[in-house]
Amino acid sequence: MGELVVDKHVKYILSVEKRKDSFESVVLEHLRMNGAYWGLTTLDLLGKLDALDSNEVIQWIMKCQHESGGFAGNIGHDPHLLYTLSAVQVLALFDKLNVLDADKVANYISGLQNEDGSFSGDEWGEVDSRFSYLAICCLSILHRLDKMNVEKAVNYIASCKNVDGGFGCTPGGESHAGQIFCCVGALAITGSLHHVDKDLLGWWLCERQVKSGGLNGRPEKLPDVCYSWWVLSSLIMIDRVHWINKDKLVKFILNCQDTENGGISDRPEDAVDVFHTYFGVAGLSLLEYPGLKAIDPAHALPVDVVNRIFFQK
Ligand code: GRG
Ligand code: ZN
Repeated sequence: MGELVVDKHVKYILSVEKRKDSFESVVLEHLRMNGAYWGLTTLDLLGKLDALDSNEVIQWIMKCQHESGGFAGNIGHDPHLLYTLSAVQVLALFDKLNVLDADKVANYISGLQNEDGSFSGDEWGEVDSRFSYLAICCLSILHRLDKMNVEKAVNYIASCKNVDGGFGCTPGGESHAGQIFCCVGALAITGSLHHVDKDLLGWWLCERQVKSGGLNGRPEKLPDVCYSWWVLSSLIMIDRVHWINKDKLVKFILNCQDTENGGISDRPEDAVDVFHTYFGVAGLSLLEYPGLKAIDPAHALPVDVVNRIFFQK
């Protein structure tokens, strides 16, 4: 088994950032804000955030802000909670939260809370426990959790809990590791983890590890590097990470690297992309792989960035 090819991954991310007219960039145009978060957080975990011109990125981010206060995936697109959290996270990486009118962003977010405590992702109204996480994480980073009804938000998330200990996208929705990350993360940030049955959920989550060492997102599904984030971060937040075989998972992630051109894929031999490169590196960071910055499992930002936000106001 090889090692993490840090320099190759840095090169890969910088090249994707530059190739704005590549196939991947065109297809993902509306998601560019998320791409910026995935790529830049990976660079920071690898200790190479300074390889990029931060002023250029910050100027572009601010051009994606809508008059409502929310952020879009790219200039001229519509705002959504998905892009608003990514924008705030990237500004936090660069220690530039001060360029924001935090109350304006917070008003956009709290305006999306519904009577039952749930959140819509944007003005069109789709409801999903993912959006509860996005709202809670973002308001937490902005020190504006008091702008929403936290008690109702927590009760809604608790209503998405299933008899297997997991969480779905709405009440009654099937448990899925991605949704579990969102619900556990939101409960962790609001100090409400007592709503989780840690042993029951820990059991469901550790059963996601398959023979190859990789993790899947639901029973009977294929393993995928992104679940190294969704499953592992949840296990850490509920103190049950020792229930999986960490060495085998490290090997699975390293096997998904393109050791020639950099980047990480969803499973061995597939094509690499920025999304799975981020989840592979973030997963290795959670596994305490040497040489990587530590990442906070709830806020999905490097621990030093989170400490700067909460302890050095
Ligand atoms: C800040 C890290 C971070 C996230 C923001 C958007 C979001 C919050 C979370 C998304 C959670 C989620 C639902 C992730 C799942 C993504 C995924 C791989 C879905 C695929 O599901 P299936 O069922 O594929 O199509 P499987 O793997 O089950 O075959
Ligand atoms: Zn995936």
